[in-house]
Amino acid sequence: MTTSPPEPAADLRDPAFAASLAQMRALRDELQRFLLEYQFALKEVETKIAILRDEFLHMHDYNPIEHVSSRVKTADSLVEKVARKGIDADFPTIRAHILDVAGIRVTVSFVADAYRLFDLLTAQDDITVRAVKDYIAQPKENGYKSLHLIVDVPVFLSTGRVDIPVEVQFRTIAMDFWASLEHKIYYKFDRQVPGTLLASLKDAADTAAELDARMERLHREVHAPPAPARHELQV
Ligand code: 0O2
Repeated sequence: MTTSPPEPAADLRDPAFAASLAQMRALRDELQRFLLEYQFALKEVETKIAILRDEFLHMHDYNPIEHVSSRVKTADSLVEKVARKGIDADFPTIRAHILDVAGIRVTVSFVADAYRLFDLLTAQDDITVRAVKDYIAQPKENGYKSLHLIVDVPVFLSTGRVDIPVEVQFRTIAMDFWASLEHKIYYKFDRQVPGTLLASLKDAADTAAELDARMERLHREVHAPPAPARHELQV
């Protein structure tokens, strides 16, 4: 029996091979730099959210934020989205068309907190609002709720200023609970979720919304200024 000879190892002295290797390294460095800029923009937004949280605690003895998570898309997920959108795979096109390369999710206690934080963040004069999708006021057909916002954030590099888009999502704990389960189901069924399950999910979204409304009412009752005592009432 004859075995085929092993593939010859690449000749590092071959100028054509060395050139293609250098090209690959340059591309890798460019991608790393591109993603790093989103990492910096995320830090800026995270700091803004943390300042708002700390100030709220200081001024009102109340923290509206339950938790914050953030991520920069992985190279794999970015490539998948470029393919899905059918856009050119160059960095300027990706920056112009894929606006959630950097994403931050702010989970809040109550719906009113989502809007209050939204107002405070968007009022800051170094933030430029690009787009708003209010899925709380107008939930998606499947029941998904969240307040989405794309902002441009300035990042100051050694080479100058760049404005980087960041997606910010505000949602309550109940909305977050629902969305994370729905996300898992969606991928488990490879995006083809059976109709009965879709109906149950929509029902669960309505229940989550009711819970949000009840909890917020309770919170207001507990924190409402006490009614004046009988002897304090003016006649
Ligand atoms: P990941 O992994 O969270 O990043 P786009 O595709 O972003 O150009 P689109 O889809 O109109 O435009 O954006 P939209 O509606 O603002 O949604 C963006 C993100 O919101 C999604 O990001 C999800 O995080 C979340 N989202 C939107 N719709 C749903 C939904 O029905 N269910 C759940 N669970 N999450 C949703 P990615 O990129 O899909 O995923």
